[in-house]
Amino acid sequence: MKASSIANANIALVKYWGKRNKEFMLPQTGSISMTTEGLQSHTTVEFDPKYKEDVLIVNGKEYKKGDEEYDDYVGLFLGVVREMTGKDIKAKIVSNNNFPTAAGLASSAAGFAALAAAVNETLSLGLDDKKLSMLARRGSGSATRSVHAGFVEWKRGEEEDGSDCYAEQLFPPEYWPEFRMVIAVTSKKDKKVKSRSGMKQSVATSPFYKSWAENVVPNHIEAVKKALTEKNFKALGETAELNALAMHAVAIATKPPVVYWNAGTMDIIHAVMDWRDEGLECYFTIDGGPQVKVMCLEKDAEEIAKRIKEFDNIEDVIITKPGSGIKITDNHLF
Ligand code: 2P0
Repeated sequence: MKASSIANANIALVKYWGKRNKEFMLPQTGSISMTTEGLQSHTTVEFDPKYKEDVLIVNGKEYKKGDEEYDDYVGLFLGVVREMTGKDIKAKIVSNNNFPTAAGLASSAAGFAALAAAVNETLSLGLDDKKLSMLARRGSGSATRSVHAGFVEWKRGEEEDGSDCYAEQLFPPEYWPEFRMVIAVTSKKDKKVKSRSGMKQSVATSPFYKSWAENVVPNHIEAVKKALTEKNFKALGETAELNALAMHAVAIATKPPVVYWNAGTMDIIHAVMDWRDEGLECYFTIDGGPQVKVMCLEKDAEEIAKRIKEFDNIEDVIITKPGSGIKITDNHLF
């Protein structure tokens, strides 16, 4: 039997950058994100003895054993599922994203949240959303957060087996429906350094890593939770912006350097600072790629989108808001 699911990408307000355990995908720090509306991954999965090998098709392209996308991501995830169920049945997975894959728009987050939900459904695993967030984590760390709608916290946990490392919703989308992120897509090309290898190198070599993980992130988690609780947009924007810059400072100081920004990224960073000085309330955040996400309120979103489009080096502008978590659908992709 096949099952299909839809999950949305999430954008971190407090970033995850580094693991303490690679096998269980346990992070060095907690993190907080907003699940987006409409940046979605639609995934269908079927386990059947008729498949002699796993089949993986993402956005129309097939990946097999020996390809990084299969070996380091989906293959490992299916290994976890097989260990859980004790069954070694091969699977076919087809997944489509409606936004640029592997360009810092959290495609692995949406993809693995959708895959975990579809696997849970088709194998009748009976996992609740907390357990599902733990299963999604084994595919990609940031997928932990995309299981839930709205504003979400991924708890670092302390246990070595990951049993206290999961995501939970802080606030549903309707708590702050005016919140917006205007995404400036400055390049649709795949990034040169995947987040997984970049963060691994940062943990090993960045001179700022320890102080970032131990001092910066815990403070930002508390500040962002407080700002969300008070719906204090200024405090939220300021903290999220500082948090993004701190993460990129850690990444840039890594050996070899992890520099995700391009000329378009820099243009928008400076523009947001200038617009703010003029009284237009907005803040930026940047993930593992060159895209800039401008946080603002609904009343300013169209104006900000219009201003971003006036720059060269901008390939697309997408406006998103707090969105839904995983959904099971009957719309199968094969
Ligand atoms: C985040 N990123 O919190 C941060 C900000 C990138 C920069 O989560 O190795 O693709 O699969 O756990 O989830 C990207 O990390 O890495 C990420 P893996 P993932 O959104």
